[in-house]
Amino acid sequence: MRYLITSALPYINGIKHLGNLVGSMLPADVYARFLRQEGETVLYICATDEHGTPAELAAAEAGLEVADYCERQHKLQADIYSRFGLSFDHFGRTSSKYHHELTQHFYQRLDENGFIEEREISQMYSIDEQRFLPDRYVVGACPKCGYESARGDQCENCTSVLNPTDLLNPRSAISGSTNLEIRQSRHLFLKLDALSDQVRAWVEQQDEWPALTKSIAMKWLNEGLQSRGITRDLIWGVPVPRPGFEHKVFYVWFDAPIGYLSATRAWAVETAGVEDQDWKDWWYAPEAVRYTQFMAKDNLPFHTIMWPATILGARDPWKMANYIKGFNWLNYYGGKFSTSAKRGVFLDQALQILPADYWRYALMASAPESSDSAFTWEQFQTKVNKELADNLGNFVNRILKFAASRFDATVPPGGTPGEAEDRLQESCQASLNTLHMTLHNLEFRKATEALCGLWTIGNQYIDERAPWALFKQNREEAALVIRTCINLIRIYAIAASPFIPFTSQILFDALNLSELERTSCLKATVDFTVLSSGRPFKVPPPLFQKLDDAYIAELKAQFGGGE
Ligand code: B3M
Ligand code: ZN
Repeated sequence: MRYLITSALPYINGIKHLGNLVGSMLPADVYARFLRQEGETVLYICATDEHGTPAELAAAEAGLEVADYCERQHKLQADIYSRFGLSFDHFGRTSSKYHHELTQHFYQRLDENGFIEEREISQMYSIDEQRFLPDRYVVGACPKCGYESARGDQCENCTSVLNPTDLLNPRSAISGSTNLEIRQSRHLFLKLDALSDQVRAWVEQQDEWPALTKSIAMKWLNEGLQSRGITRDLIWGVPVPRPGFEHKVFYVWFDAPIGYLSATRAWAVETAGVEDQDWKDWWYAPEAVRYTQFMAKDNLPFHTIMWPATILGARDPWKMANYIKGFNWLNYYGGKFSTSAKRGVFLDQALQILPADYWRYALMASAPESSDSAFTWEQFQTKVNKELADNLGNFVNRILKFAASRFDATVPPGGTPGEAEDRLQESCQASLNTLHMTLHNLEFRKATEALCGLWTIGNQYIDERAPWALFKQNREEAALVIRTCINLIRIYAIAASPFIPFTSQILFDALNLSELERTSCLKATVDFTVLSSGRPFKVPPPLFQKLDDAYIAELKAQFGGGE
């Protein structure tokens, strides 16, 4: 089995916030790192989603040509993700030539198979701006929940998918003008109704899917699928290869999921120099590949209904997802993260405050899996101080410092393991098994708890064995405890590396581990003899700094928390 992993493609329109990270890319990365460490073959693909009104609107605001804006923002996002340790095998772009080709290919296949129709439809037209206003170019009140700033494509409050003409009190997102009228325009529609039975049959087969994913898919199917427009009156995007459609492009949600494939193709060309074979190995090999998608819940309808319908209608054997992990919202205190209100923490700001591992750990510990959850500075402080700094950081620091001064910075020999070591071994094994199982099942909160539990076990062991006191009475016994703890640090570094890879790297280097000693299946028996007597090590600087109350208060003031 090989593992294909994708996380929802972040829109190009600006730096994402912590909520975006925890709802797609970060858990996908933890999973990819876990599987690689288990020795599995993994391909983790992501890309910037560069089309549609979000791109055009943001470029206009920045005063740039859309292409230039996208180029810049892609680099910016790629840089931030690499600083967060996101280990994409490729981070592509939906503006690539492969992407244009594949999108047109999908359209052509759907057309050949009779799933495309032309329709004359009513579109919002701005008289002042002399242009059509598709999707997000219109804002207004949501007809379903009343939310005041719903966008023309979707209400971010209740996740309803909308048409611009559904909005109450519509206004232009560019100028705020309410001088709008409805005009006719010809567009292409994907006949979702004709594909509904096939999509339903596919969804119904998915016994493993999490409840959130399945319930959103079933809700859509039960409400009945209708044809959906897949073209727009825009300039930026994938051109529509059809007479009469020269001034239109494909709708961003039609082309975006194709980005998973086109970015894989770009990966194959750029890394392997192979045009077709390598990437189709992943997408044309249904049985040998297990494909897992990660996304926030507002993306679920597109990935459980629209994108599968596109694939099924194309009648090419493209790989469909085996598992779709959807996330609820991570809120900022009681409310939403908001780009426009500058509320919450954006990824560039986060990295200015603290290194990536602090965020990675704290976010995974409060991943919004079973319900919405909230980021608060207070909770962040607790996670950092109690779990990272005390539980892990102090343990490592105390053990290695002591070992360096008393045993000459090499692993000491020591006596034969006894009853306490046997118990330690057993409880470590149990924690590692839980960690392994929960990561396999993509239960990230539980996995983070198991990891932290593993750190607690080591602290209990040294509380019991008190090597510093023991050293004065029984040097050999103290040496055994220290040797056991140094081996435990190796296990910590391996177990933690999907979550806090930078810290694990520091530990791997401090312990001078070989490549082989760095990777190990979590289920492999806990072995306290891998690092045997005489092995040299270094004492790394303290792994984590604690966050004091004054600093937390400052951050709260700066980021507008808790009002
Ligand atoms: N860009 C929406 C989002 O970032 C969209 C996802 C596309 S996945 C193919 O939430
Ligand atoms: Zn709504």
